[in-house]
Amino acid sequence: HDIRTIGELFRRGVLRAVQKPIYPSQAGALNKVSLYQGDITTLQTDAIVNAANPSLLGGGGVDGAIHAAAGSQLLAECWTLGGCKTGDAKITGGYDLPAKHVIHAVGPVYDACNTEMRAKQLRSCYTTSLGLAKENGCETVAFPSISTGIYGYPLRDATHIALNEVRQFVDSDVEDKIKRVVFVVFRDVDRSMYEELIPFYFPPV
Ligand code: AR6
Repeated sequence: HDIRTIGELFRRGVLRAVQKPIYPSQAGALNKVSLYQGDITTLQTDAIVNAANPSLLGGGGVDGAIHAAAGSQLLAECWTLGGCKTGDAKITGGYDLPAKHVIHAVGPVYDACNTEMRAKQLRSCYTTSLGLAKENGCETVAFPSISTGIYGYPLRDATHIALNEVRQFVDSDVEDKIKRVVFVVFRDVDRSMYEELIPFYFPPV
């Protein structure tokens, strides 16, 4: 296994090298987010978030990669969950993954006629996932860019939503239960978009 622990990545100079952290945010409460380009299944966080579908029984994209890396026990646990509504999320073990838990969030399939509803559902994926992480004692959580692959959500809008929801959650987390949120980007276009927008939500001081 090619495992990346957050601590190790930081010791090495803040998530650098091949899979480098692109944006270490500097200040205070805002020193809680990182941008990481690479495969989310290699991260040893307390939880990684999956961009799942309502069946929770696997699929393509990051969902396929997570199930492939976690092994068949993950699918077996997912069968017991009875699916999941769009905008909601459910938590499982991580099995063969280096991460302890997988939070399966179901993003909306983009629909230009219902942008308000789709945005609400995407916001809910982030807040519900962070709530589940907190309830389950997960201090470090890694998110893929939910809905922006197969589900077709416009990348810029989805990135604003992801950053805004995480910023609000971190601000409201007065007990400081969530120590780090890692935004995991896969493609260069996603990386560029996060690099462009992160400073608006997590300004370096
Ligand atoms: N690590 C991190 N990010 C990844 C990885 C990976 N290993 N693989 C892909 N991505 P998508 P969606 C990025 O399509 O749009 C599945 O079939 C990818 O580049 O995985 O929410 C599910 O079962 C993109 O930026 O998820 C659903 O049916 C992001 O992950 C449907 O796809 C999300 O792309 C969900 O579609």
